[in-house]
Amino acid sequence: DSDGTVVLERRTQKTKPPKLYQVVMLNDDYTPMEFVVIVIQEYFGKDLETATQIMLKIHLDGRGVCGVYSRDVAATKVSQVLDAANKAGHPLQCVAEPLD
Ligand code: TYC
Repeated sequence: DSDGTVVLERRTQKTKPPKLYQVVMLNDDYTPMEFVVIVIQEYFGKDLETATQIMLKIHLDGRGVCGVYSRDVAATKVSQVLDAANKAGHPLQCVAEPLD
């Protein structure tokens, strides 16, 4: 360095990119399809057609990815969905799952 001190080269990555989380919605027998479509539009920013496709995928496969986010944002989405479902009296469930 200009003052003669030694600056060591960093050979390892210090800051890791943030881990990403899928927000996965789960099927149930009681939540109305229309409610699920509205929730997906409202909290995951999807248009009507995309939200409908995701809802039908969940209905047929048992689960579906509504979006991929950082840990904090994913946790907020889960809370918002569960809160909306509880207030409407529906058993709709969703979870955040870490990606590798
Ligand atoms: N299976 C529900 C019904 O037949 C619809 C549904 C879809 C519920 C997706 C939850 O995440 C869900 N009314």
